[in-house]
Amino acid sequence: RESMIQLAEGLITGTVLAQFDQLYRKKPGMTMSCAKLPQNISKNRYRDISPYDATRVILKSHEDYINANYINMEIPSSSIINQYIACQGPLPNTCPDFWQMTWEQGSAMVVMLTTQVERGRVKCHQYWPEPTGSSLYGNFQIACHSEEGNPAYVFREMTLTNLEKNESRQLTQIQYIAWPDHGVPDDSSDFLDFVCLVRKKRAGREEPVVVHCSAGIGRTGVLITMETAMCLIECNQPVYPLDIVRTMRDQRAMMIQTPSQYRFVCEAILKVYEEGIVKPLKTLLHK
Ligand code: PTR
Ligand code: PTR
Repeated sequence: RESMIQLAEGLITGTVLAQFDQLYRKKPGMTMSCAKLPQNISKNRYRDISPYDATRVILKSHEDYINANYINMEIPSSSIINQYIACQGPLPNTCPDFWQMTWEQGSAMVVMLTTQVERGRVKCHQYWPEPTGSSLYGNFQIACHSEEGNPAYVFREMTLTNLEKNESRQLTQIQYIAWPDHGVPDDSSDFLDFVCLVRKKRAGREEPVVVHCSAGIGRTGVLITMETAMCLIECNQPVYPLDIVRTMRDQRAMMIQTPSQYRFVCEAILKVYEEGIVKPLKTLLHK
């Protein structure tokens, strides 16, 4: 509660945004050299967005590079560590890598926060088949069984088959569609519903949730911040959004791209707290 009062005051006085502006975008001392190797250049969607070497997801193959980082968010005084993989929107030539990563990391959920095209520019390649078809991406066959949703988001149920191992797994992709890059969601209630859905779907699973937008920093950072804040509120822990951003940026550079995205998420956190959208869970209080 103390931290929420601080946050509300900081939003009014402007200190919240000033502190965000002063925070480092990249953690000092972290290298990003793998992204710049000649054989990897074509695997990056944006020249200026690279993963740290230390936290990058390493593919289990000779060519082991993908523009993705592990992001682990620990919730103090609980045994919860929410694990994510933050990555860029796949390019045509990186779709097989994307599915290989998802398979190897055991992820059962992909959260997509961009549309394929925004204002006439391609933001993400469609890395799945139309329902109810199936497509091949390297050694992986993806079948899309269903697609349903509302104006804010779409659910797709897929089966991922590793053709080398002849094994299949189920996977859910949830795509938020009302959120342009460099911007904020059109509606915070839709966005909060969406984050609650991600939380429900994740419940009880340890594998990382794959989260991507176009660059994998701005919108991806907002989503992870929001889920982390909800989890902190449930565990009756203080919420310091700047600490969340710092923890994310220690694992992937530039997470949360603009001050307006930061303001949006701070306001959404207050809303969640004040309206009791997420409540402290009694069972966790004394752990
Ligand atoms: N990337 C530039 C910057 O951060 O200053 C500006 C920029 C803004 C670039 C928007 C692209 C933008 O959007 P789009 O790629 O959709 O035109
Ligand atoms: N160079 C691009 C730019 O600044 O426009 C990189 C970039 C693109 C950065 C999109 C962030 C972007 O948003 P998001 O991470 O939400 O896809």
